[in-house]
Formats: sequence, C-alpha cells, structure tokens
Amino acid sequence: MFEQISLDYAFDALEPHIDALTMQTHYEKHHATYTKNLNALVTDDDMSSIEDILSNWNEGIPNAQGIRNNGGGFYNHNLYFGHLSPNGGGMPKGILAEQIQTHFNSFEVFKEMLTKLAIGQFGSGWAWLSTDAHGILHISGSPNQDNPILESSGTLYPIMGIDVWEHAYYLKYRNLRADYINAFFEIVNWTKVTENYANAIEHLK
Ligand code: MN3
Repeated sequence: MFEQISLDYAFDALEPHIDALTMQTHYEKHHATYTKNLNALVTDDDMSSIEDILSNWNEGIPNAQGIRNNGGGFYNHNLYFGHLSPNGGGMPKGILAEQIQTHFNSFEVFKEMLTKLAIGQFGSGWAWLSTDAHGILHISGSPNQDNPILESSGTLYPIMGIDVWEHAYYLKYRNLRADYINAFFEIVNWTKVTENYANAIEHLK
C-alpha cells in the first residue's frame, strides 16, 4: 500500500508564498487521488518500491499508462511536499552547494536555468534537479507526471521538483507561473534536498 507522506507543516504555513486552499486541495485531492489510483492498479504481490516500478516502466506492463500517470503523481508529490517548509528558502549549504557551484558555476546561474525550464514547460509538468550515481547534477523538465526516474530507466533520481501544473499555483498566481516559481524558491527546504541528494546517490550505487 503506497502512502502519502505526512506533512510536518500546516496547510497555511507556507503563506504568503503558497496559499492554504491550494496546499489543501493539492495534498488532499490531487495527491490523494494519484495515490488511491496507484494503489488500485498494483497488486499486493508486486509491491516493488515506487522507484523500481518507475525505473522498470515500459509500455508493455499491465496498466502501463495508469501506472505512469498515477505512479508518477504519487512519487512526484511525495518529493515536492517533502521539500517545502515555512523555514525554507535561502541557498543550499555543504556538499550540494559545492556541486551546484561545480556544475552550474553559481547558485544564481542554476536558479536561472531551472526557472527557465519551469517557465518553458509547455502545459502541465515539472522542472527537476536530479543526480546520477556519481553525484553529477542534471536539470530537466517533464510533461504530465513523468519524471527523471521513468525517463532515464532509473539512472537519474530527482532530488528537487517544481510542480508547474496549474493546480499548484493558479488560485493565487493565475497565469503568472514565474511568480509562483520565485515563491517556490522562498520555501524550498535545502536541508531536505541535500538529504535527498545523499540518499539518491546511495540508492543509485
Ligand atoms: Mn501537483
């Protein structure tokens, strides 16, 4: 049985960056639905980890499109909600800060490149910061609920994702996706993203 992560902040805790109704609807309706749908598609005996399911995904598996949409939706939102925090923002520290410096020259360049990808993602989708087994960082965008695990057959794991579906921002930001992306950077928990980085490398080895 796949379960949504529990939030360690209240729905209104991310105000004014993300409003309470958006957070509540996003978590209790959208994420809950992906999770429920995923659980209806997998049987108890093929309970691999969600990472393994997405890594091994191909069009020939049973319920392929449903697993892709709802498995992605389940996983992506656990990542997203897990790295938001009322005490977020600022810049990463330690190993992740060093790697961002190495791969993108500066945090500002990294932020600008990822923002551009997020704004440029046509329609619904995500912008990602991912790592491979060697700790090499990648940024990319995905349509719908796809993600780097599925797209790389498990050689890249996302460590941070920006949800750019309209359900993530439309109540407050309307058509102004760029303003929502700026707001995201005010509430992203870099400590958690750095943990995700270490865990992803460990898992990918
Ligand atoms: Mn969403």
